[in-house]
Amino acid sequence: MKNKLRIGLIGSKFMGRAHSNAWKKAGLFFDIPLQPVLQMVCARHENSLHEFAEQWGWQQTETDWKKVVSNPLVDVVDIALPQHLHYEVALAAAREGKHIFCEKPLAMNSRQAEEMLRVCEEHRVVHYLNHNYRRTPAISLARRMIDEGKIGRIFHWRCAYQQDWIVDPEFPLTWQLRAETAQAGPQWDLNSHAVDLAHYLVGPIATVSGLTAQFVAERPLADESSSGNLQADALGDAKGKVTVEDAALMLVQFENGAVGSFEATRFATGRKNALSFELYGSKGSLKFDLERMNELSFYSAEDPEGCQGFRTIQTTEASHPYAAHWWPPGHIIGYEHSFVHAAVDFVRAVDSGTAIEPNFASGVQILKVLEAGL
Ligand code: SOE
Repeated sequence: MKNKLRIGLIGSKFMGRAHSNAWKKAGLFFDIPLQPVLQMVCARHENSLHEFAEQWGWQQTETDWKKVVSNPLVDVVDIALPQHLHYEVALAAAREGKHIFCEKPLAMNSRQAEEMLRVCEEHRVVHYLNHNYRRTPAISLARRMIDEGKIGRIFHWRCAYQQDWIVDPEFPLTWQLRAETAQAGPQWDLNSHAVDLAHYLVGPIATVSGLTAQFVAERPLADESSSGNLQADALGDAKGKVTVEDAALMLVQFENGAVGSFEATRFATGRKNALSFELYGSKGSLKFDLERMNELSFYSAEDPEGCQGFRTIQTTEASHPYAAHWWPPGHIIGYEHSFVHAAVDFVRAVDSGTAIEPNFASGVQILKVLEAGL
């Protein structure tokens, strides 16, 4: 029998579901040293919380997050909340000696993030920041190919994260559109992922310039109790001010001399969850598009003349990162699998007492870039 790792999940919306699924699947598909147990889930609304707990198999429910972080039955606090709540919960969890699995973006600002990091280090807990896309087989493979020297010196990074869920001006003023709960718009929500990938694949960013735009200034007030999965109802006819940007673009210079661009928006009509990047180096180039997430495009300048060109690698072979644990070669995987991979790597880090990346130190660096951009 494996030792248990008892999870206390705080949050039961979109990310609460993605994390619940990850904890359930991790030990079924991967041989991990500890067995995650869905010990306790916490959310504000009691009725929907009970339904959620029953559906996903959480053993206990709690409406007060403080009782989760202080509970001796909990080993890991999983923070699946909007970013304005991360700071207080993470500090309390670390002080109770709990390991932390935290949704992105890490915090409202880098000052909060630095303190979260300091307290986690002081209490020697494992801290993980869930930029899940790193753990898709294709992006992990991209990193492996860069490490193997297949791309050479990187000159260019070009990244766009495009969605369209708030194009309708009648979409209500949810927490993601208010500075007091979100801090910023796509700069925090989407460019946080993009900067994490740039740090992972290219390296640290040295200088930043940015441009933002707002397209809709007022929206109907939102009924937050029903919101989840990026859908929400309006409360009535009353409107409130949108206090975050709607589009955020950046030009950056990396410490290694490469240059890059970022484009993040939730106003790209027709683009649902399109995260794409291109990376150009002295020996080769890579292209990725989340809407075709099992594929990685690779151009090698070392291929024989006459048959050079971008090739599409379907990252579903046993030799590709994470892939052997799922299905036979060629059988594709999806969005939720990246969360399972994060849970697996997190469990291993807790068991071995080693750090996992990205972590709160990565979060500090990401937030500094995002702040500079704004
Ligand atoms: C909304 O824009 C969102 O849910 C992000 O918050 C997630 O991090 C991203 O993975 C999908 O889109």
